[in-house]
Amino acid sequence: MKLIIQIPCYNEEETLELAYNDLPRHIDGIDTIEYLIINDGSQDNTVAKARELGFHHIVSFKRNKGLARGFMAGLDACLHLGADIIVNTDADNQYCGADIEKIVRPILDGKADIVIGERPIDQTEHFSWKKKKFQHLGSWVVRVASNTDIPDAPSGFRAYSREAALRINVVNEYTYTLETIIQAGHNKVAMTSVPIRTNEETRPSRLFSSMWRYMKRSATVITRSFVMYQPLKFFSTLGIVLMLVGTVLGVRFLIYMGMGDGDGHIQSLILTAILLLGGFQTITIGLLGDTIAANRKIMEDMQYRIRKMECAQHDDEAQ
Ligand SMILES: Nc1nc2c(ncn2[C@@H]2O[C@H](COP(=O)(O)OP(=O)(O)O)[C@@H](O)[C@H]2O)c(=O)[nH]1
Ligand SMILES: [Mg+2]
Repeated sequence: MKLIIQIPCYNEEETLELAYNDLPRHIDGIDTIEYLIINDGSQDNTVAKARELGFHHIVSFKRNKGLARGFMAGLDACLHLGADIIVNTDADNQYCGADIEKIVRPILDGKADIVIGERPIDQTEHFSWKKKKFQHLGSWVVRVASNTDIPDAPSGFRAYSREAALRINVVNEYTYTLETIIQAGHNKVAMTSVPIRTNEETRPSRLFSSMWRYMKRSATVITRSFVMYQPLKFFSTLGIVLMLVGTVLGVRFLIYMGMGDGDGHIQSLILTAILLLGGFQTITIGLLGDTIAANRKIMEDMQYRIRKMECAQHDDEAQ
């Protein structure tokens, strides 16, 4: 059983050592633990620092591509390196390394394919009141959109089984955390959550620089992921609401017309027509989206099989 711990890094030479020293060297049930960083075009000495510390693998981008792409490149590398379990943690030592054992345990026990570490958000002193509330609100929206019960959706402290990693897809360029949960919920992946501890803050968050920006980006990611996986549900709900309002207005107009007062209500007749047509078109978009989503499923299945074949090839070469 091989575990690879991956750490996305963007200019992390100062805190990487702390994070590295906190990582577990041995976990019961795991034969080999290797460490990997994804250097996302850092301008400082992150790579030299990682080499000096003894990281086994370094995935490097020449320029900054953002956390979501970095995360995916890391997963891909870990799969090719033969990882059975992949853990993601942060370079700023936010998460308690000793708790990696806790998040890999449900995978080792065959109980889950994705395990998400739940941070003690309300007890975290360096989180502002607003940040705490937004993290809870974001998690709630993700729970509804993914139909899961994950309490801490933006947490970056996670473990993936090989099977789950082979199936993951991230389309947005901002963060992988929310999209992967919506996708896993939709694909009925066995996903669970365990409480974990966090460490003292070493530097301010870079991903949460402004509340407004964070909200806007997260809302876009959640809506986009939801529409991508549930287009029919999304558009037909919207379309039916429009058509219902249109029908009510239409019936109201007919009643007035029956009473001989139709002329005075031409505006509501126009609105009825717009709402009925708009609603019908929205439902049609949902049907189209549903066809595309069905295609996507087939493509995802093909991607899964290709990734699996590639990994098998790497395993053969390694032997
Ligand atoms: N690949 C990549 N990683 C990043 C980028 N920005 C931040 N990270 C990494 O993402 C992790 C979390 O970042 P951090 O600023 O601590 O955000 P927090 O999760 O809100 O505390 C750290 O390991 C960072 O090095 C980026 O642009 N690209
Ligand atoms: Mg952090």
